Amino acid sequence: KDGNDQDASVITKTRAKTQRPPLYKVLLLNDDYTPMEFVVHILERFFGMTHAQAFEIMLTVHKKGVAVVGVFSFEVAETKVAQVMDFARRHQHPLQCTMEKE
Ligand code: TYC
Repeated sequence: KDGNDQDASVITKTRAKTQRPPLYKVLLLNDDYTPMEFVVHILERFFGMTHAQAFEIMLTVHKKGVAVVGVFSFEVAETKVAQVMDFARRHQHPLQCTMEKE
């Protein structure tokens, strides 16, 4: 034997890192005109919140200006934003909803 066992002593394992899809925060923005109860209704209807949860998040947006109302895959976030914006527009409220990569 030539005594060269260097290569045999090094074991390299490759392990694929788990791929996670990027997540998107859906944000609700405050304004001076949209009625509080309308915002509560949106949070119940499109985000599956209880009345109490919805009221709490609505108040957070009212006081702080913005709040995260949920975190979703790109497609689901896009759909939620479109549903909220369409519902607000149909009721002639200036409510704004946006999404942002987490
Ligand atoms: N600021 C509004 C009001 O006083 C209520 C409101 C809350 C509006 C949350 C938008 O995303 C919002 N009627």
